[in-house]
Amino acid sequence: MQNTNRQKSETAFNRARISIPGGVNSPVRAFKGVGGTPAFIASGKGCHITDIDGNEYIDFVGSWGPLILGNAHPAVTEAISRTLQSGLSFGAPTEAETELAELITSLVPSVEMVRFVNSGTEATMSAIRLARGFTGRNLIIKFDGCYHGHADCFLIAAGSGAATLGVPDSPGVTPGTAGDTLLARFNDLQSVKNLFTSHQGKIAAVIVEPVVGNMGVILPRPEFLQGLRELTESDKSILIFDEVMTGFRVASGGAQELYGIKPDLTTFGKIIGGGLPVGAYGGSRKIMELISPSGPVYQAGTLSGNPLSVSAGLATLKQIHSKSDFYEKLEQNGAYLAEGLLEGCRAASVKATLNRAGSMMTLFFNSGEVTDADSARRSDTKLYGRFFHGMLDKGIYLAPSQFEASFLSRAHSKEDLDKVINAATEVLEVESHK
Ligand code: KE4
Repeated sequence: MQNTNRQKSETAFNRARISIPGGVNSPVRAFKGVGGTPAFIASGKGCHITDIDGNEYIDFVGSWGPLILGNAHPAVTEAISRTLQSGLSFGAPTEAETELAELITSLVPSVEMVRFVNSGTEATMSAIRLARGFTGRNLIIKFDGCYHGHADCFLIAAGSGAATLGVPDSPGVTPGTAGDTLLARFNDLQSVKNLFTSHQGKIAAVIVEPVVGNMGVILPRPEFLQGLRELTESDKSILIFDEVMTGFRVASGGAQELYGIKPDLTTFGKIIGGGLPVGAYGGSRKIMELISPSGPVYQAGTLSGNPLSVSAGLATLKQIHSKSDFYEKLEQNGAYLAEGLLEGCRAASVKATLNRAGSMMTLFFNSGEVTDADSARRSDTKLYGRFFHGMLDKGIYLAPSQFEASFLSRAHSKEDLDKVINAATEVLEVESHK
């Protein structure tokens, strides 16, 4: 099946670019990392999305992580519809927010209290403010290539769209702000030790994607996360796990469960909103009670904890926990897909490496291991672009950037994965004859 007619998307994109910068409301959607015109999506169901030209795709973006159940899962859409009957938003507390908070704190032991916001960016920027308020310190450490949303303090060697667009340090970030953000290398504990040595007692927090998703998927080396825990503990600095992507994705308790590390603060997003706008940050009662109105650290939001997002998040988490083998099945399918893709690369003598954590993965066209931003950047992004379009034409919608994760959902069947593996093998075969 060839999905090559995307005339209506072309027209829609030309129209959108008149009134929306770049024609999109988030940069990575513009296909700048792979070239060509983005497909404008009309609908989604299960593991499939359909564009406005009627082309159907097997979806591996899943709205960038929230759709771990697949598109428009009935448990989620029915929950939203029921909530809708009672109104949209009140700007007042509702019991469902407490229910979702209690569910999250029951699933993530390091989180005793949680505050809901409307995006991952709000969650991470609030966590940084809280860490600074709690420690009375200014400096933060982030890692080259990690992306924590678009707050000024993070747009220093950021990943995701910033890396894809090759503008990791954004105009508009003041030298004062940039000066309070120190940069280390992921998987390089010495680079972190050096910063703690030269800024002893001045670092408020280390923020890290415990499994990186925003340079493509990069796994922590053994002891790396434990090393961060020890360094922050000894300097009385706050360790923040940014689990906006990995939370409820790689395990029920997130990457911190997978790696057995207890951070001081955790940020969430994506899956806890089931596809609706959401974010959250949480941690020990001692730290979280500093947040207004119980404490002096201010943070607020008109639609924070809004009934629709909360109902979608509750339905999603409950659906996940209704199946005892939920993550095991994702792990099996993730491993099956990864092996099939690598086999296709081997058969076509295309050099590639695949990094995977459960149902989030990235196929890097790279002859070596990808363990940090520098090695990720050595990948063949042009080949990735050709691979992406070859797959798109065959009805497979991968992440439109080498520096992003692709996501499997519980809606992807073995048959769907076999289609993906066969398509990849064909596309790579063509590539091998170039
Ligand atoms: P949002 O503000 O986009 O909801 O979340 C920011 C964020 C924070 N932390 C992590 C680990 C994240 O992955 C993200 C956002 N992820 C990207 C995907 N790489 C969102 C896609 C986009 O920017 O359009």
